[in-house]
Formats: sequence, C-alpha cells, structure tokens
Amino acid sequence: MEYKILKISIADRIACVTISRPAVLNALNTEFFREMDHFLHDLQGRDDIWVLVITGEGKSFVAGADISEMSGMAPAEAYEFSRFGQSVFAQLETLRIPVIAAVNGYALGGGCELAMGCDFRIASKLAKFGQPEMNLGLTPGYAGTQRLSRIAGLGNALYLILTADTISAEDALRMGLVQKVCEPETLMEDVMKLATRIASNGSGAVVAIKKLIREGISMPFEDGSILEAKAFSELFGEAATKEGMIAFMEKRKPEW
Ligand code: CO8
Repeated sequence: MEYKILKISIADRIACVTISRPAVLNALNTEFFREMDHFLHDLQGRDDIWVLVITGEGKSFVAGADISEMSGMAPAEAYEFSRFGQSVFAQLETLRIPVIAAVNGYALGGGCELAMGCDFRIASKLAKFGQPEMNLGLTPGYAGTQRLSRIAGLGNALYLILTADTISAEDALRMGLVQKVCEPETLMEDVMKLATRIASNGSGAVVAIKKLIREGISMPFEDGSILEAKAFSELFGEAATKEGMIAFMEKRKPEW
C-alpha cells in the first residue's frame, strides 16, 4: 500500500510512524484509519520490529477526528466511522510489541484517544490534552469514555470530558495520563532513547510483559497471576532468558 498520511521510518528494531496532515493539525480521516489499519496488520507479521513510536508532524500530535469529514455523516455512517476507529486503536493494544505515543503538540478528541490506545505517553512541554467533543455536541467516539477512566481514574475522566477543558502536559502528568514530560527540542531524542532501551531487552520478556498487563487488567487478580506464572515459566525455555541470567553472573551485558 502506498501511504499518503503516514510517514514510516524503521531502524534498529524501532518503527516510527509520523502522522502527516499538518494543514489540518493531523486530523484523523478515513484515509488515516485505512493506512494505520494496513500498517498494523503488516506489523503483526514482522519479528524484526520490537517497538513502535507514534508522533505527529508540525505543532500538533492530532487535533481530533476530521470535523469536516464528520460533519456530513448520517448516524449509520458515524457508527461505522466510530467502530472502525475503535478497532484500529484496539490493535495498538493487542499488538505484541510496546507502542509509545510521542505527543509533540495538540492531542485533542480523537488525538487524545489515539495517545491513550498507545501503551504509554511521553509528552513535549508544549503538548495539550483534552476531550473537547462536548463543544461539538458530541461524546468521544474512539473509546475515550472507556480508556480515560481506566488510565486517569473516574473523577479525571468525568472532569475532562464534561468540562471539555484543554490541559497542559504537566497537568496530564499529574493525572497519570502522561508518563514523562520533555523539552520540545529533545522529545524525539528522549523517546528514541526509551524505545532503544526497551528494544535492547530480550523480546520474549517484553512481549510477555505487555500481554500480561494488557490482558490481566480485565481479569480477576488470581487468573492474571496464573497467567503471569505461566508466561514467567515459559521464558525459562528461551535462550534469551538463560543468556540474561548467565550474563548477570558473568558480570557482562547480555548478547541478544
Ligand atoms: N478537524 C478538521 N480540521 C481541523 C481540526 C479537526 N479536528 N482541527 C484543526 N483543523 C484545521 C482548522 O480548521 C484549520 O484549517 P484552515 O486553516 O483551513 O482554517 C487548521 O486545521 C488549523 O487550525 P486552527 O487555525 O484552528 O489552529 P489554531 O492553532 O488556531 O487552533 C486548535 C488549534 C485549538 C487545536 C483548533 O484547531 C481546534 O480547536 N481544533 C478542533 C479540536 C477538536 O474539537 N477536536 C475534537 C474533534 S471531535 C473528535 O475528535 C471526535 C472523535 C471521535 C469520532 C468518532 C467518529 C464518529
């Protein structure tokens, strides 16, 4: 597929996707979802990529769903648009590898929902977060009502969605919506360092950790603990795990 909106670079086991519609602050249209859906399907079958980074071009991460495209929709179309978007963001969660949102600017509406579909969020000091759909007479439509309360807590989710407030990266950090705030000039460098650190670990453990935390959160505690014991023990059959422990004892870096 020829990508028109996604700019993709792959190096050192890390894929970086830049959403590029800067004239409309990277607003998400149907074409974006088709491209992202295709790219994520492609990624499922690759074992040479261990971390995915998503960012936006220009001053915005993503300023929401494309309002001009949405404004002409009938209810049935809006339902399809919402479900398709939800399914694409859900793929980020079920992808085997970790996904990091590098939030460089506005993450509003669908942009905040995209960032929340990622495994964690690193933000520039200039980033702004919010779910302003209420200003358009709408609710969030890409599972923002579901993810925000799970990530930032019930009170913060109700506060942000009911007020439609735009908040700073520092406020998002305090809410747990963001894990780290960086200087704008060093955002990508800092994110790539983190991605490199994760990608330099034995990939079996990284994949298991994402699966355990993602699946475990909707399971009873005991079931999640059993899942953990199974994944933990299975790693003992992997060469990378043996190498990790032997390298520790031999006081050297593991060779993965
Ligand atoms: N959709 C379409 N175009 C947009 C969007 C958007 N979400 N955001 C910005 N643009 C366009 C502007 O229209 C403008 O275009 P033009 O130059 O042709 O006038 C261009 O981008 C630049 O924007 P501004 O001039 O407004 O830039 P400012 O720096 O002055 O303001 C803001 C930046 C504050 C981000 C402002 O653009 C804004 O408020 N944007 C809309 C934010 C918003 O409401 N987002 C939520 C959208 S709704 C949503 O995401 C629902 C998701 C679920 C959908 C489910 C499917 C049914």
